Amino acid sequence: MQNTATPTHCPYCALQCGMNLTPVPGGTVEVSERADFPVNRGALCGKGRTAPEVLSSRVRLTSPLVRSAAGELEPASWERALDRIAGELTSVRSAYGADALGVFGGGGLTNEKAYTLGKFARVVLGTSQIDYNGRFCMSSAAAAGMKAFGLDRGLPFPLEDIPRTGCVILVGSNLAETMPPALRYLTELKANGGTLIVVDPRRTRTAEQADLHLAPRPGTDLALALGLLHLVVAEGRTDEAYVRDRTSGWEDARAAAMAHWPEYVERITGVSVPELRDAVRMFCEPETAMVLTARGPEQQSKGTDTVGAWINLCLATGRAGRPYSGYGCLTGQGNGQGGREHGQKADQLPGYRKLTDPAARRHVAEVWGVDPDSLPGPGRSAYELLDARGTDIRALLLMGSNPVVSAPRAAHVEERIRSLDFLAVCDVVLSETAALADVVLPVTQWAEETGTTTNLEGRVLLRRQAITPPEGVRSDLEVLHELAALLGVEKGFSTDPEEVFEELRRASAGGPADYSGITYRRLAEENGVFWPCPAPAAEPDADTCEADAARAPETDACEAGADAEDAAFDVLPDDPARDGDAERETGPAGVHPGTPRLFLDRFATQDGRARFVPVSHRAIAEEPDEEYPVLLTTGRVVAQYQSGAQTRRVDELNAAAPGPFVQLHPRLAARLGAAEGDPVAVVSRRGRAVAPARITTDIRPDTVFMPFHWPGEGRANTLTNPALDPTSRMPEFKACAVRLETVEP
Ligand SMILES: Nc1nc2c(c(=O)[nH]1)N[C@H]1C(S)=C(S)[C@@H](COP(=O)(O)OP(=O)(O)OC[C@H]3O[C@@H](n4cnc5c(=O)[nH]c(N)nc54)[C@H](O)[C@@H]3O)O[C@H]1N2
Ligand SMILES: Nc1nc2c(c(=O)[nH]1)N[C@H]1C(S)=C(S)[C@@H](COP(=O)(O)OP(=O)(O)OC[C@H]3O[C@@H](n4cnc5c(=O)[nH]c(N)nc54)[C@H](O)[C@@H]3O)O[C@H]1N2
Ligand code: SF4
Ligand SMILES: [Mo]
Repeated sequence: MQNTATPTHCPYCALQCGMNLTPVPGGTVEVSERADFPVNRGALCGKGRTAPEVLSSRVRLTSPLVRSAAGELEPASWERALDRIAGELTSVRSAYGADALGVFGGGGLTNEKAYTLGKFARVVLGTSQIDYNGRFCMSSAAAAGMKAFGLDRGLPFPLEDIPRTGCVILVGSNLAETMPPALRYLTELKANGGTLIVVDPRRTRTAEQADLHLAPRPGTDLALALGLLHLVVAEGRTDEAYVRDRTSGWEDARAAAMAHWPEYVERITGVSVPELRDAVRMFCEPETAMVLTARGPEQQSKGTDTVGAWINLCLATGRAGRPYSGYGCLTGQGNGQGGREHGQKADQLPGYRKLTDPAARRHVAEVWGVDPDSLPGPGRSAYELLDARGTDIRALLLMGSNPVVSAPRAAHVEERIRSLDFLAVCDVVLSETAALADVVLPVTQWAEETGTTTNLEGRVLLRRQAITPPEGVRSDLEVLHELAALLGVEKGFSTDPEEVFEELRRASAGGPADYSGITYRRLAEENGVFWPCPAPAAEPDADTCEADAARAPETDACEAGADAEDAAFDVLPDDPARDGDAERETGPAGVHPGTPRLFLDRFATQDGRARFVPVSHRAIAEEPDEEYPVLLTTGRVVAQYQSGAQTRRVDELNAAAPGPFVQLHPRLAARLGAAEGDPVAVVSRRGRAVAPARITTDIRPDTVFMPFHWPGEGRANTLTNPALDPTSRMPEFKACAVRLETVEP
C-alpha cells in the first residue's frame, strides 16, 4: 500500500463522512481531515476519528475459530473452518430442505457484499430465508415512501438543500448525537432565517437547537401528524392546485385527518393545541418546507402509517417534489441505503427490484446465469427469521449484525440463536453473537478493503483500501467465494470488489435503483454519484436488456425500468435547486449525471402522482397499565455505535460513554425513591434490566429512555417489544410498557 493519504469514508453511520487515511506502524492508520467531500467538509465525530483503533489486532479477530467437542471456540485453519461451514450447511439442507438455512446480513456491508450475500443465499444455498438488520432500521420509511412516491430513496435531495428551505420538522431524530457533522445544516438553516421544529419525547441536544420543541408521548406521532393536517385543512392552508395536479387519494386522507380534532390529538400526544397551531403556522408560512423523520416515529408497530401521515402533511401543503421542499428519511447505517437496494432484503432482488415480479426475476436470473424458476420467493423478515429457529430455521450464516444485543426481546432471540443446530458468523471482532457461533470467520474491514456504499442522500461513494489487512483475515467476498466453491458453485462469486460492482451494475440496470451508469472510475473522479444513474443506451446492460426484450417484449424489466426512468427521475437542467453545483451535476459528456433531486417533475408512480394514504391513529401494541405504568423508549448516545461491538473496543469512547443508564424525570425518580446514579431495575413483560438512574427534566415524566449499546444486565433490548408493523415488519423499539423498581446497590 502507498504511504500517502488515501481519501475514503468512515466505517460507521449513513453520513459516510469523508476522511483521509495514512498508514502508520502497527498496521493501522491515522485519520486526517478530508475537506473536499461536501457532506462533512472535514468534520468528524469521535467515532469516526477513533475508528482506526478497531483495526488493531489487540481488539480484533485474526484467526478463524471453531467450537471444539468440549464446547470452546478454538483457533483453527481457514480450510477447516470453511469445510465445517460447508459441511453443516449441506447436511442441514439435505435433512430439512434449503429453507432451513437462514442468512442474516447488515446495512453496514458494502454494496458489493450485500449484493453477493443475496446472490449467495438464492443461487448457492437456494434458500428464501434471508433478511438483514435494516429491517430494524428504515423499513417503515421505505414502505411509506414506496406507497406514496413509488420509490424509496431516504433523502430525495442532498443535505445541502436543508439550509435553503423555510422550515424543517425533524421527527424523532437526535442528529446532534447520531450524525454530529450534519448539525451544521440545521445551524445554517437558522442562520438563513429558516425555522426548526423538533419532535422528540426528550429534550435532546438536537431539540435544544429547535425554535419549537414538541415532546409527544412515545408512539403517538401518527396522531400528531394527523392533528397538524387537520389544522392545515381547518385553517385553509391546503395547496389546492398542487393537490389537484400532482397527487391522488386526497379525499380519503382528508376525511381521515378531519376525524383527529386538535383537542383529541392533545389528549393522545400531550402536545397542546397552541403548540400544534404554532407548528402549522411555522411549517406553512414559508414558501418551502421539509419533514425529516428518523427512528423515533419509524420504529413503531405503526411506523409505516406514521411516516405516511407525515408525508400526507407534505403533500397537502405542496411540500414534495419541489425545490427545497419534501419529505426525507434520515437513514442510519453506513450503507443503510445501498444495503436495502441490492438483494439482502427478504423480498427483493438487486436494483430495488421485487422478487415477486416475473420480469425482475428474468432480468436478474439472466445476469446470474441461472433459471428464473430456480430463484426462491420472498422469505421471513428479520425478527421472524431470528424467531423461527427450532421450528424452521436450523442453521444460520450471519454477516454484519449483532442481534444478541440489537434485536427486540433479545433474551428470547439469544435463546433461539443458542438452540440453532449450527451458527456461522463473519465479523471483525468477537461480538456477543459471534461468541455463540460454531464457527467464527475473521474478516477485513473498511480501511483494509475497497467497496462502495450509498449514503443517506442516495450518493454512491467509493471507500478505498488504505492498508494491507493483517495476516489471517479474509474479506467477506473471499468467504462467500470459497463457500460457494465448496458448495459446488465455482463461478459468479468474484473476490474483486470492482468486478462485483460491474455485475451489480448490470443486475440493477433498468431497476428503480439503477447503478448501471456508475463506475469505480466515476466515483473516484466525481466524489460520488447519486442514483438513479442509468448507463447510456449502448452501455453494458445492453446485452441483458436486449436479450430480455427479444424474449418478452411486453413486460420486460428493462423496458419497464426505462419508462420509469424517463418518467420519474427527471433531471431538470434549469432546476433552480441545482444552482451552484453545475459541474458535478452535469457530469462528463455522454454519461448520465446522476440524480441528486428526485420527483421534481413527476413521482415514480405509474401516473406520476404522489399517493395520499388514508391513515388513522391507533395505540401502541402495549399501552401502560397498572402493572407496567411507565413507557420505555430506546435509542443512542453519541459515543457508542449500535450494538457497540466496534465502539465498545475503543478506550476514548468508553470513557465518554462507559455503560447503560436509565434516563428519567425527577418526579418519577422521587416516586421511586431513586437518586442520581442509583441502580434502577426496569421490568417489562419480556424481562428485566438494571442500570444507573440519570435524572433530568429533559424527559417526559411518564417515559424512561435507555440507550441500547450494551449487552448484559443493562441490555435495553431485554425489555423491548417485538410487535411488528404489519407492512414493514419493523419492531416497536420506541415504545413499550415497563415498571421501575429500586435495587439494593
Ligand atoms: N452515535 C451513534 N450514531 C448513530 C448510530 C449509533 O448507534 N450511535 N446509529 C446509526 C443508525 S443505524 C441509525 S438508524 C441512526 C438513528 O438516528 P436517530 O433516529 O437520531 O437515533 P435514535 O436515538 O434511535 O432516535 C432518535 C430520537 O427518537 C426519540 N424518540 C423515542 N421515541 C420516540 C417517539 O415515539 N416519537 C418521536 N418523535 N421520537 C421518539 C428518542 O428520544 C431519540 O432522541 O443513527 C446512526 N448514527
Ligand atoms: N432498543 C433498540 N434496539 C435497536 C435500535 C433502537 O433504536 N433501539 N435500533 C435498531 C437499528 S436502527 C439498527 S440499524 C440495529 C443495528 O444493530 P446491529 O445489527 O447489531 O448493528 P451493529 O452493532 O453495527 O453490528 C454490526 C456487526 O457487524 C460487524 N461488522 C462491521 N463491519 C463488518 C463487515 O464489513 N463485515 C462483517 N462480516 N461484519 C462487520 C461489527 O463488528 C458488528 O459486530 O439495531 C437495532 N436495534
Ligand atoms: S457522523 Fe457518522 S460518518 Fe461521520 S464520523 Fe461520525 S460516525 Fe462517521
Ligand atoms: Mo439503523
